[in-house]
Amino acid sequence: MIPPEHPRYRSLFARERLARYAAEGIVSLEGLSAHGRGEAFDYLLGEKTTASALLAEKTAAALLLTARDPVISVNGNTAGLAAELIAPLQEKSGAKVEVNLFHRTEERIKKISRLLRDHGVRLEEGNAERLLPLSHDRALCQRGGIYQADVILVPLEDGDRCQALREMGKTVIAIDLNPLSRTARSASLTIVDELTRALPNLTSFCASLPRHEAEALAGSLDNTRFLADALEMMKEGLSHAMD
Ligand code: PTJ
Repeated sequence: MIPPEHPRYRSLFARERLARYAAEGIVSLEGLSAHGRGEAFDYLLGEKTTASALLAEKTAAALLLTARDPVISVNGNTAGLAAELIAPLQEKSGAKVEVNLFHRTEERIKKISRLLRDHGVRLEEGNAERLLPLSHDRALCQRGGIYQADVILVPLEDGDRCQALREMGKTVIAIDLNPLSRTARSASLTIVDELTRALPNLTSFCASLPRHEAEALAGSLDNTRFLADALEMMKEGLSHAMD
């Protein structure tokens, strides 16, 4: 039990939650090291949502709202950290939700699906097919979900799959604290922010963005700007670290 007054409460709480879900087979062991990498980048950002990331979140909401068939792809880390934040985003964005895993086993799919359903998420389910241009089980997805989607939100995604989705002509929104990752660089739009800060912002923008503003924002997207802003913030943070 972590005392709420501990100065690193939020970080320790997230780690405890991930460790518990790893023991239950929801989060992969690899997911624990992926989280550590994210935490290191978040430290450099000052563990807060920057103004640029907030604009990226608003732009992401615009892309979801103006999409023909938007999908949120949920993996083990996303479910482990933020299961309760998915249903509100689904409701306000109108997106489908598909469980799609990097370290895929049918057992993990079942456990994550159950956790999400328990938190009110309506899932795109059925037999996954090998529809993505990737080898092994990473090619599997739902025909009526990710395969048909035009806009896909992929929190904490692997670079290869992000690139494959882009090659299929899809608009890919990544949430990734590492602005240097292949995912961040190949996504159509990268939100460089921590998942549990980014998702509620996305939901409230989806609830409040007027249609004409969403259309204008969706048409004016410049991802290299968002990535450069994130790197600049990290450089600035480091240069003031010893002040
Ligand atoms: O559950 P699975 O089997 O689908 O596997 C999920 C992981 C995350 C293990 C898998 O997709 C993976 O290996 O991802 P990567 O390639 O390690 O990429 C994850 C990215 O997310 C890294 O760039 C991290 O810096 C970043 N990241 C980690 N935690 C967070 C984060 N970004 C935002 N918020 C976080 N909490």
